[in-house]
Amino acid sequence: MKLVKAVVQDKDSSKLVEGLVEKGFRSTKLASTGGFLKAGNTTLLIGVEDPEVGEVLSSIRAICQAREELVTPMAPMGSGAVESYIPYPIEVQVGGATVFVVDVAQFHRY
Ligand code: 2BA
Repeated sequence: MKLVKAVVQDKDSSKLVEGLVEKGFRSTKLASTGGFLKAGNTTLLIGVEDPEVGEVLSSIRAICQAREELVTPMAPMGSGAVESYIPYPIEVQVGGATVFVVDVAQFHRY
């Protein structure tokens, strides 16, 4: 058995959960925050049998879109130039999904 951990954008999460349910996959949706953008995203935990991993990955690929996000960088620390610092937003491409597939040592449902 594998545990698929998928970090996806909030905008895609409901559609992805629905798509997984339609295909008979169970998932758990966790509210998460990206370390870089410090913006909300969604982490899905999806436990599946090994042969089903490909189908789960196909669903994630089909539903989750990469998007451009604007980020305003913080003033550089210790440069002494904080007063003259003018923050310009930069564009960052946030991926459709960041996915980890890990082996499950044991699975129990009571
Ligand atoms: P964030 O950490 O908020 O990152 C959002 C996007 O910012 C990233 O998109 C990437 O395009 C950019 N980015 C992140 N760190 C950067 C850096 N040090 N320098 C320049 N640009 C950077 P994605 O790579 O698609 O990641 C989307 C979200 O997936 C991340 O949100 C984070 O929550 C998660 N993630 C990505 N890689 C991860 C990893 N190795 N471990 C755990 N979570 C990860």
